[in-house]
Amino acid sequence: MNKLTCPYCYGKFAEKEITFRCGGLRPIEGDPCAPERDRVREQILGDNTYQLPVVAGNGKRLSARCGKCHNETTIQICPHCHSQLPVHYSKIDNRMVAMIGAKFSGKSVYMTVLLHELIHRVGRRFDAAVTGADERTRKEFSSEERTLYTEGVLPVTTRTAAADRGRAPFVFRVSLGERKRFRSTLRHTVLSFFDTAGEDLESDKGVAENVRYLSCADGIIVLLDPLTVPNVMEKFGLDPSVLPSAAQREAARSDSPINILTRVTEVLQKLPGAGPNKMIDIPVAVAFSKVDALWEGLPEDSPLRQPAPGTPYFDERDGEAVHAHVQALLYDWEGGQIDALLTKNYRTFRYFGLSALGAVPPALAPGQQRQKVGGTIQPHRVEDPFLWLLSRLKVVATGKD
Ligand SMILES: Nc1nc2c(ncn2[C@@H]2O[C@H](COP(=O)(O)OP(=O)(O)OP(=O)(O)O)[C@@H](O)[C@H]2O)c(=O)[nH]1
Ligand SMILES: [Mg+2]
Ligand SMILES: [Zn+2]
Ligand SMILES: [Zn+2]
Repeated sequence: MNKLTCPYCYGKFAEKEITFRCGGLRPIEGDPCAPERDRVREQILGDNTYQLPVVAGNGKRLSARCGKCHNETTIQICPHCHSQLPVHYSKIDNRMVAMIGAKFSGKSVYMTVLLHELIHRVGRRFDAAVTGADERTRKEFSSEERTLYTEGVLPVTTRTAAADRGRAPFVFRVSLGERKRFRSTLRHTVLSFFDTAGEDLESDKGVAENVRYLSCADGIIVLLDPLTVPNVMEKFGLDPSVLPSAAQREAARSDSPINILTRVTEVLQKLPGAGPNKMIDIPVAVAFSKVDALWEGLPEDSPLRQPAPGTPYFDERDGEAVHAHVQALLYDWEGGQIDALLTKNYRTFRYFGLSALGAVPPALAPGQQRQKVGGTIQPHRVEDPFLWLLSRLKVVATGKD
Protein backbone atom coordinates (compact mmCIF):
# COMPACT_ATOMS: atom_id res chain seq x y z
CA MET A 1 0.00 0.00 0.00
CA ASN A 2 1.19 3.46 -0.83
CA LYS A 3 1.85 4.90 2.60
CA LEU A 4 1.89 8.63 3.05
CA THR A 5 3.83 10.38 5.81
CA CYS A 6 2.42 13.31 7.73
CA PRO A 7 4.83 16.27 7.40
CA TYR A 8 3.89 17.37 10.94
CA CYS A 9 3.99 14.25 13.12
CA TYR A 10 5.75 11.81 10.74
CA GLY A 11 3.01 9.24 11.27
CA LYS A 12 2.23 7.01 8.27
CA PHE A 13 -1.20 6.47 6.74
CA ALA A 14 -2.92 5.38 3.54
CA GLU A 15 -4.78 7.83 1.33
CA LYS A 16 -8.20 6.55 2.35
CA GLU A 17 -7.38 7.06 6.05
CA ILE A 18 -7.08 10.84 5.63
CA THR A 19 -9.73 12.53 7.79
CA PHE A 20 -11.49 15.90 7.46
CA ARG A 21 -12.28 18.91 9.60
CA CYS A 22 -15.45 20.97 9.39
CA GLY A 23 -14.93 24.35 7.74
CA GLY A 24 -17.27 26.09 10.20
CA LEU A 25 -19.42 27.71 7.53
CA ARG A 26 -22.96 28.82 8.35
CA PRO A 27 -25.38 26.12 7.20
CA ILE A 28 -28.66 26.88 5.45
CA GLU A 29 -30.50 25.93 8.62
CA GLY A 30 -29.32 26.09 12.22
CA ASP A 31 -26.06 27.24 13.77
CA PRO A 32 -22.56 26.76 12.35
CA CYS A 33 -20.25 24.28 14.09
CA ALA A 34 -18.28 25.76 16.96
CA PRO A 35 -14.67 24.96 17.91
CA GLU A 36 -14.36 22.24 20.55
CA ARG A 37 -11.70 20.23 22.36
CA ASP A 38 -9.58 18.04 20.09
CA ARG A 39 -8.22 15.30 22.31
CA VAL A 40 -5.93 13.93 19.61
CA ARG A 41 -4.14 17.24 19.23
CA GLU A 42 -3.98 17.59 23.01
CA GLN A 43 -2.40 14.19 23.38
CA ILE A 44 -0.09 14.03 20.38
CA LEU A 45 0.94 17.66 19.96
CA GLY A 46 0.24 19.10 23.39
CA ASP A 47 -2.00 21.64 21.64
CA ASN A 48 -4.99 22.60 23.81
CA THR A 49 -6.59 25.13 21.48
CA TYR A 50 -10.19 24.53 20.44
CA GLN A 51 -10.69 23.28 16.89
CA LEU A 52 -13.66 22.81 14.60
CA PRO A 53 -15.10 19.27 14.73
CA VAL A 54 -13.36 16.35 13.06
CA VAL A 55 -15.39 14.85 10.21
CA ALA A 56 -15.07 11.20 9.21
CA GLY A 57 -14.64 10.53 5.51
CA ASN A 58 -12.68 8.79 2.83
CA GLY A 59 -9.43 10.58 1.95
CA LYS A 60 -9.58 9.30 -1.62
CA ARG A 61 -12.44 11.74 -2.08
CA LEU A 62 -11.58 15.39 -1.87
CA SER A 63 -14.48 16.29 0.43
CA ALA A 64 -16.70 14.95 3.21
CA ARG A 65 -19.96 16.04 4.81
CA CYS A 66 -20.01 17.22 8.43
CA GLY A 67 -22.45 15.15 10.47
CA LYS A 68 -23.38 18.14 12.65
CA CYS A 69 -23.90 21.08 10.30
CA HIS A 70 -24.21 19.03 7.10
CA ASN A 71 -21.84 21.32 5.24
CA GLU A 72 -19.35 19.90 2.78
CA THR A 73 -15.67 20.34 3.80
CA THR A 74 -12.45 19.95 1.80
CA ILE A 75 -10.08 20.45 4.75
CA GLN A 76 -8.04 17.26 4.99
CA ILE A 77 -6.28 16.36 8.23
CA CYS A 78 -3.77 13.74 9.34
CA PRO A 79 -5.50 10.78 11.04
CA HIS A 80 -2.76 10.63 13.71
CA CYS A 81 -2.23 14.23 14.82
CA HIS A 82 -5.16 16.07 13.20
CA SER A 83 -2.88 18.64 11.54
CA GLN A 84 -4.28 20.17 8.39
CA LEU A 85 -2.53 18.62 5.40
CA PRO A 86 -1.31 20.67 2.43
CA VAL A 87 -3.89 20.83 -0.36
CA HIS A 88 -4.03 17.62 -2.47
CA TYR A 89 -1.41 16.08 -0.22
CA SER A 90 -1.84 12.55 -1.51
CA LYS A 91 -1.38 13.71 -5.11
CA ILE A 92 1.92 15.58 -4.75
CA ASP A 93 5.49 14.59 -3.92
CA ASN A 94 6.49 14.91 -0.35
CA ARG A 95 10.00 14.77 1.01
CA MET A 96 11.24 14.85 4.53
CA VAL A 97 14.63 16.41 5.05
CA ALA A 98 16.11 15.74 8.47
CA MET A 99 18.90 17.71 9.99
CA ILE A 100 20.99 16.59 12.89
CA GLY A 101 24.21 17.66 14.51
CA ALA A 102 25.83 18.34 17.85
CA LYS A 103 24.82 21.13 20.17
CA PHE A 104 26.07 24.50 18.82
CA SER A 105 26.95 23.03 15.43
CA GLY A 106 24.76 25.74 13.89
CA LYS A 107 21.56 23.88 12.93
CA SER A 108 19.02 26.52 13.93
CA VAL A 109 20.94 29.35 12.28
CA TYR A 110 21.48 27.21 9.19
CA MET A 111 17.83 26.26 8.86
CA THR A 112 16.66 29.87 9.05
CA VAL A 113 19.30 31.08 6.60
CA LEU A 114 18.73 28.19 4.18
CA LEU A 115 14.97 28.77 4.07
CA HIS A 116 15.48 32.52 3.73
CA GLU A 117 17.82 31.89 0.79
CA LEU A 118 15.44 29.38 -0.80
CA ILE A 119 12.57 31.82 -0.57
CA HIS A 120 14.42 34.92 -1.71
CA ARG A 121 17.30 33.93 -3.94
CA VAL A 122 17.84 30.25 -4.74
CA GLY A 123 14.20 29.93 -5.74
CA ARG A 124 14.83 32.36 -8.56
CA ARG A 125 17.82 30.35 -9.74
CA PHE A 126 15.52 27.37 -10.22
CA ASP A 127 12.44 29.31 -11.16
CA ALA A 128 10.93 27.83 -8.05
CA ALA A 129 8.48 29.32 -5.61
CA VAL A 130 9.04 28.38 -1.98
CA THR A 131 6.26 29.20 0.49
CA GLY A 132 5.24 28.15 3.99
CA ALA A 133 2.60 25.44 3.68
CA ASP A 134 0.54 26.48 6.70
CA GLU A 135 -0.25 29.49 8.84
CA ARG A 136 1.89 28.40 11.78
CA THR A 137 4.96 27.75 9.61
CA ARG A 138 4.57 31.14 7.94
CA LYS A 139 4.16 32.94 11.27
CA GLU A 140 6.87 31.14 13.21
CA PHE A 141 9.34 31.22 10.35
CA SER A 142 8.78 34.97 9.84
CA SER A 143 9.41 35.52 13.51
CA GLU A 144 12.69 33.55 13.44
CA GLU A 145 13.69 35.33 10.27
CA ARG A 146 13.01 38.71 11.89
CA THR A 147 15.00 37.84 15.02
CA LEU A 148 18.03 36.84 12.97
CA TYR A 149 17.93 39.22 10.01
CA THR A 150 16.31 42.36 11.41
CA GLU A 151 17.28 42.26 15.08
CA GLY A 152 20.57 40.42 14.43
CA VAL A 153 20.04 38.15 17.43
CA LEU A 154 21.26 34.54 17.34
CA PRO A 155 18.93 31.73 18.47
CA VAL A 156 19.05 30.17 21.92
CA THR A 157 19.78 26.47 22.30
CA THR A 158 16.93 24.38 20.87
CA ARG A 159 14.98 22.53 23.53
CA THR A 160 14.93 18.74 23.53
CA ALA A 161 12.04 16.90 21.89
CA ALA A 162 10.88 15.65 25.30
CA ALA A 163 10.92 19.13 26.84
CA ASP A 164 9.07 20.70 23.95
CA ARG A 165 6.40 18.34 22.71
CA GLY A 166 4.49 21.08 20.95
CA ARG A 167 7.34 22.01 18.66
CA ALA A 168 6.33 21.24 15.12
CA PRO A 169 8.44 21.11 11.99
CA PHE A 170 8.43 23.86 9.41
CA VAL A 171 6.56 22.69 6.34
CA PHE A 172 7.25 24.37 3.02
CA ARG A 173 5.90 23.92 -0.45
CA VAL A 174 8.32 24.11 -3.35
CA SER A 175 6.80 24.58 -6.79
CA LEU A 176 9.26 23.90 -9.56
CA GLY A 177 8.94 23.97 -13.31
CA GLU A 178 7.29 26.07 -15.92
CA ARG A 179 3.81 27.32 -16.27
CA LYS A 180 3.24 27.00 -20.02
CA ARG A 181 0.42 28.65 -21.82
CA PHE A 182 -1.79 25.60 -22.22
CA ARG A 183 -0.30 23.19 -19.77
CA SER A 184 1.24 23.55 -16.39
CA THR A 185 4.34 21.47 -15.78
CA LEU A 186 4.57 22.80 -12.26
CA ARG A 187 5.66 20.16 -9.79
CA HIS A 188 4.90 20.61 -6.14
CA THR A 189 7.01 19.13 -3.43
CA VAL A 190 6.26 19.40 0.25
CA LEU A 191 9.32 19.75 2.42
CA SER A 192 9.31 19.18 6.11
CA PHE A 193 12.20 20.46 8.24
CA PHE A 194 12.55 19.60 11.88
CA ASP A 195 15.16 21.45 13.87
CA THR A 196 16.48 18.89 16.32
CA ALA A 197 18.19 19.77 19.57
CA GLY A 198 21.85 18.82 19.62
CA GLU A 199 21.28 17.76 23.20
CA ASP A 200 19.03 14.96 21.94
CA LEU A 201 22.06 13.34 20.36
CA GLU A 202 23.76 13.08 23.72
CA SER A 203 21.51 10.43 25.26
CA ASP A 204 19.76 7.27 24.11
CA LYS A 205 16.47 8.65 25.35
CA GLY A 206 16.85 11.82 23.35
CA VAL A 207 17.72 9.81 20.28
CA ALA A 208 14.62 7.63 20.73
CA GLU A 209 12.42 10.76 20.79
CA ASN A 210 13.75 11.69 17.37
CA VAL A 211 13.75 8.25 15.80
CA ARG A 212 10.36 8.49 14.14
CA TYR A 213 11.48 11.66 12.48
CA LEU A 214 14.78 10.18 11.28
CA SER A 215 13.17 6.97 10.12
CA CYS A 216 10.89 8.90 7.74
CA ALA A 217 13.65 11.02 6.26
CA ASP A 218 14.26 10.86 2.52
CA GLY A 219 17.54 12.68 3.00
CA ILE A 220 19.62 13.77 5.97
CA ILE A 221 21.89 16.75 6.48
CA VAL A 222 24.43 16.10 9.23
CA LEU A 223 25.89 19.40 10.31
CA LEU A 224 29.37 19.21 11.81
CA ASP A 225 31.28 22.06 13.38
CA PRO A 226 34.82 21.95 11.96
CA LEU A 227 36.05 23.94 14.97
CA THR A 228 35.31 20.88 17.12
CA VAL A 229 37.51 18.57 15.02
CA PRO A 230 40.58 17.86 17.17
CA ASN A 231 43.61 19.91 16.07
CA VAL A 232 41.70 22.21 13.71
CA MET A 233 41.85 25.22 16.02
CA GLU A 234 45.64 24.79 16.38
CA LYS A 235 46.21 24.04 12.70
CA PHE A 236 44.42 27.24 11.70
CA GLY A 237 45.96 29.25 14.53
CA LEU A 238 42.49 30.21 15.79
CA ASP A 239 41.79 32.02 19.01
CA PRO A 240 39.23 30.31 21.32
CA SER A 241 37.04 33.40 20.87
CA VAL A 242 35.85 32.05 17.49
CA LEU A 243 33.60 29.92 19.71
CA PRO A 244 31.83 32.86 21.24
CA SER A 245 30.41 31.50 24.48
CA ALA A 246 31.90 29.45 27.29
CA ALA A 247 29.16 26.83 26.77
CA GLN A 248 30.21 26.44 23.15
CA ARG A 249 33.86 26.10 24.05
CA GLU A 250 32.94 23.44 26.59
CA ALA A 251 30.80 21.54 24.06
CA ALA A 252 33.60 21.72 21.51
CA ARG A 253 35.96 20.09 24.00
CA SER A 254 33.66 17.24 24.89
CA ASP A 255 32.14 16.09 21.62
CA SER A 256 34.06 15.71 18.38
CA PRO A 257 32.46 15.10 14.96
CA ILE A 258 33.63 11.48 14.84
CA ASN A 259 31.69 10.79 18.08
CA ILE A 260 28.62 12.52 16.70
CA LEU A 261 28.81 10.59 13.44
CA THR A 262 29.27 7.30 15.27
CA ARG A 263 26.09 7.97 17.29
CA VAL A 264 24.12 9.08 14.23
CA THR A 265 25.21 5.92 12.42
CA GLU A 266 24.08 3.74 15.33
CA VAL A 267 20.67 5.44 15.24
CA LEU A 268 20.28 4.90 11.51
CA GLN A 269 21.34 1.28 11.81
CA LYS A 270 18.63 0.66 14.39
CA LEU A 271 15.85 1.83 12.08
CA PRO A 272 13.47 -0.77 10.62
CA GLY A 273 14.94 -2.34 7.51
CA ALA A 274 18.48 -1.41 8.50
CA GLY A 275 20.98 -3.45 10.46
CA PRO A 276 24.43 -3.23 12.03
CA ASN A 277 26.11 -4.78 9.00
CA LYS A 278 24.01 -3.17 6.33
CA MET A 279 24.93 -0.09 4.35
CA ILE A 280 22.67 2.90 5.05
CA ASP A 281 20.67 3.79 1.95
CA ILE A 282 19.37 7.26 2.86
CA PRO A 283 21.48 9.91 1.10
CA VAL A 284 23.47 11.82 3.71
CA ALA A 285 24.96 15.28 3.16
CA VAL A 286 27.84 15.73 5.59
CA ALA A 287 28.16 19.49 5.87
CA PHE A 288 30.82 21.40 7.76
CA SER A 289 29.35 24.63 9.10
CA LYS A 290 31.18 27.84 10.07
CA VAL A 291 33.82 27.59 7.31
CA ASP A 292 34.08 31.39 7.54
CA ALA A 293 36.39 30.81 10.52
CA LEU A 294 38.74 28.75 8.31
CA TRP A 295 38.81 30.83 5.12
CA GLU A 296 42.02 32.67 5.89
CA GLY A 297 43.85 29.40 6.39
CA LEU A 298 42.64 27.74 3.18
CA PRO A 299 44.42 28.16 -0.17
CA GLU A 300 42.97 30.91 -2.33
CA ASP A 301 41.85 28.45 -5.02
CA SER A 302 40.11 26.16 -2.53
CA PRO A 303 36.63 25.27 -3.85
CA LEU A 304 35.29 26.13 -0.40
CA ARG A 305 36.25 29.77 -0.98
CA GLN A 306 34.47 29.98 -4.34
CA PRO A 307 30.81 31.02 -4.46
CA ALA A 308 28.12 28.43 -5.18
CA PRO A 309 27.40 28.04 -8.91
CA GLY A 310 24.35 29.90 -10.18
CA THR A 311 23.14 27.15 -12.53
CA PRO A 312 19.48 26.07 -12.52
CA TYR A 313 20.56 22.53 -11.68
CA PHE A 314 22.89 20.88 -9.17
CA ASP A 315 26.38 21.36 -10.61
CA GLU A 316 27.96 17.94 -10.28
CA ARG A 317 31.45 19.07 -11.26
CA ASP A 318 31.55 21.74 -8.57
CA GLY A 319 29.98 19.30 -6.09
CA GLU A 320 32.69 16.72 -6.75
CA ALA A 321 35.45 19.32 -6.38
CA VAL A 322 34.11 20.40 -2.98
CA HIS A 323 33.73 16.78 -1.89
CA ALA A 324 37.31 15.87 -2.85
CA HIS A 325 38.68 18.98 -1.19
CA VAL A 326 36.88 18.38 2.12
CA GLN A 327 37.93 14.74 2.01
CA ALA A 328 41.59 15.76 1.61
CA LEU A 329 41.24 18.27 4.47
CA LEU A 330 39.81 15.55 6.71
CA TYR A 331 42.81 13.31 6.06
CA ASP A 332 45.06 16.19 6.98
CA TRP A 333 43.05 17.14 10.10
CA GLU A 334 42.17 13.81 11.67
CA GLY A 335 43.73 11.07 9.58
CA GLY A 336 40.57 10.16 7.69
CA GLN A 337 38.63 8.53 10.56
CA ILE A 338 35.46 10.32 9.51
CA ASP A 339 35.92 9.31 5.89
CA ALA A 340 36.53 5.68 6.84
CA LEU A 341 33.37 5.57 8.96
CA LEU A 342 31.24 7.08 6.21
CA THR A 343 32.68 4.92 3.43
CA LYS A 344 32.08 1.79 5.46
CA ASN A 345 28.47 2.56 6.43
CA TYR A 346 26.84 4.84 3.86
CA ARG A 347 26.01 4.03 0.27
CA THR A 348 25.48 7.66 -0.72
CA PHE A 349 27.18 10.52 1.09
CA ARG A 350 28.74 13.78 0.06
CA TYR A 351 30.86 16.42 1.85
CA PHE A 352 30.02 20.10 1.92
CA GLY A 353 31.43 23.21 3.52
CA LEU A 354 29.24 26.22 4.22
CA SER A 355 28.80 29.31 6.29
CA ALA A 356 25.34 30.52 7.29
CA LEU A 357 26.49 33.84 8.73
CA GLY A 358 29.53 34.53 6.54
CA ALA A 359 31.59 35.70 9.50
CA VAL A 360 32.40 34.80 13.08
CA PRO A 361 29.88 36.52 15.38
CA PRO A 362 31.44 38.67 18.13
CA ALA A 363 31.86 37.11 21.58
CA LEU A 364 29.33 37.90 24.29
CA ALA A 365 30.20 41.10 26.13
CA PRO A 366 30.04 40.97 29.95
CA GLY A 367 26.41 41.21 31.01
CA GLN A 368 25.11 40.67 27.46
CA GLN A 369 22.30 38.09 27.44
CA ARG A 370 21.85 37.13 23.82
CA GLN A 371 24.58 36.72 21.26
CA LYS A 372 24.37 38.94 18.20
CA VAL A 373 25.42 38.70 14.56
CA GLY A 374 28.39 40.94 13.73
CA GLY A 375 27.25 42.70 10.57
CA THR A 376 24.97 41.69 7.72
CA ILE A 377 24.41 38.02 7.11
CA GLN A 378 26.35 36.84 4.08
CA PRO A 379 25.63 33.18 3.59
CA HIS A 380 28.07 31.08 1.63
CA ARG A 381 27.17 27.82 -0.15
CA VAL A 382 24.23 27.12 2.18
CA GLU A 383 22.11 25.72 -0.62
CA ASP A 384 24.63 23.09 -1.77
CA PRO A 385 23.74 20.17 0.54
CA PHE A 386 20.06 20.78 0.12
CA LEU A 387 20.22 20.93 -3.68
CA TRP A 388 22.37 17.82 -3.77
CA LEU A 389 19.76 15.96 -1.71
CA LEU A 390 17.00 17.20 -3.99
CA SER A 391 19.01 16.07 -7.00
CA ARG A 392 19.41 12.59 -5.45
CA LEU A 393 15.65 12.57 -4.84
CA LYS A 394 15.08 13.61 -8.47
CA VAL A 395 13.37 16.88 -7.54
CA VAL A 396 15.99 19.01 -9.29
CA ALA A 397 18.23 18.05 -12.21
CA THR A 398 21.96 17.35 -12.09
CA GLY A 399 24.30 18.76 -14.68
CA LYS A 400 27.93 19.24 -15.68
CA ASP A 401 29.13 22.31 -17.51
N1 LIG B 1 31.46 31.43 12.61
C1 LIG B 1 30.19 31.03 12.53
N2 LIG B 1 29.52 30.73 13.66
C2 LIG B 1 28.24 30.30 13.54
C3 LIG B 1 27.59 30.14 12.28
N3 LIG B 1 26.34 29.67 12.51
C4 LIG B 1 26.21 29.53 13.85
N4 LIG B 1 27.35 29.91 14.48
C5 LIG B 1 27.63 29.92 15.93
O1 LIG B 1 27.15 28.73 16.49
C6 LIG B 1 26.25 29.01 17.57
C7 LIG B 1 25.19 27.94 17.65
O2 LIG B 1 24.32 28.01 16.54
P1 LIG B 1 22.87 27.31 16.58
O3 LIG B 1 22.32 27.41 15.22
O4 LIG B 1 22.08 27.82 17.70
O5 LIG B 1 23.31 25.81 16.89
P2 LIG B 1 22.38 24.51 17.04
O6 LIG B 1 23.06 23.43 16.28
O7 LIG B 1 20.98 24.84 16.65
O8 LIG B 1 22.49 24.20 18.59
P3 LIG B 1 21.43 23.42 19.54
O9 LIG B 1 20.09 24.02 19.29
O10 LIG B 1 21.95 23.67 20.92
O11 LIG B 1 21.51 21.97 19.16
C8 LIG B 1 25.72 30.40 17.24
O12 LIG B 1 25.28 31.04 18.42
C9 LIG B 1 26.93 31.06 16.65
O13 LIG B 1 27.79 31.52 17.67
C10 LIG B 1 28.34 30.50 11.10
O14 LIG B 1 27.86 30.41 9.95
N5 LIG B 1 29.62 30.92 11.29
MG1 LIG C 1 19.23 24.77 17.66
ZN1 LIG D 1 0.23 13.97 11.62
ZN1 LIG E 1 -19.76 21.19 10.83
